[in-house]
Amino acid sequence: MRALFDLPFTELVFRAASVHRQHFDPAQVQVSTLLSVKTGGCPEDCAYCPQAARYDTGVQAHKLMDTDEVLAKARAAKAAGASRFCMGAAWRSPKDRDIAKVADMVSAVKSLGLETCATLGMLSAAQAGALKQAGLDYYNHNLDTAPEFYGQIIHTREYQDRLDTLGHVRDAGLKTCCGGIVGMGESRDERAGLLHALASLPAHPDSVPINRLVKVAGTPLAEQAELDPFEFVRTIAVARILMPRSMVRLSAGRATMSDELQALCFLAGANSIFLGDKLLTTGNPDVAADHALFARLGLQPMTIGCGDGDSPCACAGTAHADVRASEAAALV
Ligand code: SAM
Ligand code: DTB
Ligand code: SF4
Repeated sequence: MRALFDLPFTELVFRAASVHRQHFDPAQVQVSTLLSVKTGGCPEDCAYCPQAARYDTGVQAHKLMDTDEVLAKARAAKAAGASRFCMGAAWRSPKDRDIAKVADMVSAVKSLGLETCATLGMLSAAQAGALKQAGLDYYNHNLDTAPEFYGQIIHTREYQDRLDTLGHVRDAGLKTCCGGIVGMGESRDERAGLLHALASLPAHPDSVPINRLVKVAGTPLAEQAELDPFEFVRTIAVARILMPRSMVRLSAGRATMSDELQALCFLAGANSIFLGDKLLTTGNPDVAADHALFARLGLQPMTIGCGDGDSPCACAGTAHADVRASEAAALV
């Protein structure tokens, strides 16, 4: 694992690009949009997070949104080209009455023909089951960093708590979205440790978000030194090689990346992004800029499913050619 990270950069990217092509059409990128349905006021102490109540970050707390408001945002996301809508809440863990409300949102968003994802903190087995019943497709719950670095970032939740929630999510039949953040001051060994932990889960996550730390004033990591961009690309490449069939998401941090750096990430095997001017509380590239980037790079948004139960479509260009072409046309 560490040996992969240590390869000459071009050799590592070449290997990752080769693995990518064995399992996916490299011109296809899955597109999701995020919405913070409950913002701020979180009791946890995650050192990177603008939504932790204990840090003065200027994030305005907002109670759980109404389903109608969420639906309007989901419609707009679909019109902009997203195939999945991810609802995030700044909770340590939701209460059962919260789950009932989120279940209502999930069903409504699903009825628009979008895939659904939620990230709500720790879940019990029963809560995961209720979300599955409501039509939830994916649950995002990150390991965030290597077990050996975790104690420097979060003190209010154990690594094992995260593994337990991921177990409940898998057992409920939900697809898992699980990744982490790089650029928090961890070493290369610790970046390798995060990827090793992800690839050692009982099943590889269906989706692996690789976030580059968004430095937010007021958080303990506000002044963190910038990670070498090539090191970020290496992380994407090693993730692609270790989890060849997973969707690797170029997640937070794109707002401060050049188009060239993002292109390198796609070359290294990233095949999904968040589209929309905002992530949860921080900025993301303008939708128009992302449409232009897709057009310049000849990338196409991935469609939902290919009829064989595989979702998102991993048919490597053998199905939906017409749909993809028309969607690509709509993007430019
Ligand atoms: N509160 C829930 C939880 O933590 O499980 C769900 C929402 S939380 C904001 C989702 C993920 O966003 C975190 O696990 C973290 O990986 C990512 N995240 C939060 N703040 C970030 C930042 N400043 N930079 C990069 N990623 C961040
Ligand atoms: C993930 O791994 N990254 C997304 C999503 N899962 C929920 C969130 C990024 C949040 C960045 C900070 C913010 O906008 O608040
Ligand atoms: Fe709360 Fe999630 Fe932010 Fe941690 S990452 S402080 S749990 S909202």
